[in-house]
Amino acid sequence: MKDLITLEEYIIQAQNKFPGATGELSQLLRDIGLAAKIISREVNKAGITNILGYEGSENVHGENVKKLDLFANEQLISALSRSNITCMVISEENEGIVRLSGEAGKYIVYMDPLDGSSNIDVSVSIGSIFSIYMRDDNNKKLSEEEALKPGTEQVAAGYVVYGSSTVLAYTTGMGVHLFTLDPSLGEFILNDSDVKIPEYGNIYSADEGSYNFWDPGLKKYVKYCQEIDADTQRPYKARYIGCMAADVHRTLLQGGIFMYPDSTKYPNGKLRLMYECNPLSFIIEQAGGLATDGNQRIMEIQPASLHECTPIYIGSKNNIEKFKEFFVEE
Ligand code: P6P
Repeated sequence: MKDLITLEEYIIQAQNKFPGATGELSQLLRDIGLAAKIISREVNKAGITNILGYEGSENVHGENVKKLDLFANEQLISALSRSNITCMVISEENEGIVRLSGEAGKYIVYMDPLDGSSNIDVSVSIGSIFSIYMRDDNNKKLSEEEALKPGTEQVAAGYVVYGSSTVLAYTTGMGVHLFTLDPSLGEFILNDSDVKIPEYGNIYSADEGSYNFWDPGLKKYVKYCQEIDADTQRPYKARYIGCMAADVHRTLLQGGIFMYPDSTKYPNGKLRLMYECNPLSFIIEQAGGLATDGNQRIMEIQPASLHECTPIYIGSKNNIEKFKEFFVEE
């Protein structure tokens, strides 16, 4: 028992290393952890409680919203409203900013409350992703413009994967910490307090069904991954879950590369910069990996709108560098 460290204990221990810490960011992370437990409970019994299926509306991207999307969104917004720490939330499920707690909180939270919704009805991994920024000036009137910050300004980020087990990963810029939910205790238990991504991996991850929509350079790179060469562990394995949080979590632990490129089908890519790519890039960079849009660091992109998309190539340092040899600088 003495070796077990809960998420709450770990957050407090980390906070105590910063004498000037107010405890607000710690409370924010604990609130997200609580919402994750509630979402995990619903995900694990979704088939029984008729929470599967479509709710009937569409989100800002014109995608059909599933009941569990809305449940997760409500739980996270509710959890973030518990304390006057978060002034506004930007969610995949809401077109504009969601103002919280009298707009007094000093943090801004971006989130994809349920990532990979298409997997819900077939019991394949889904996730939640969050990205946290600090306000520049608490006295200014809240605006969307204030939330348009590059990923380098994130103060914390993380994800939850609801899979064969429920895992939570977060970083505050001091390494990546991994926890697994023990349902019998109702606690996230620390797995690893400073996860590092392998420098090289033999797994590539992309929706190859879209191959004919891709740029020539990417096609050449994927053919390189499929060539036979024992010295470089090729052909690589192809793995694609259809949930970015789960694909990136596997990449964090086993190495390799995850790619969602721009294409003739998605000229700016499909994945959202602020609540999918930036938070997962923060995690992967903190673990020693790289994340690029092909031309620049994901986290250096200056956003022009809350829900904009970007191409993304993310993973092990050596895999990303090899990819860039094939990718023609646009
Ligand atoms: P496709 C889920 O909808 C998501 O936003 C990511 O989690 C995932 O990587 C991607 O889209 C899957 O997209 O086009 O393969 O269904």
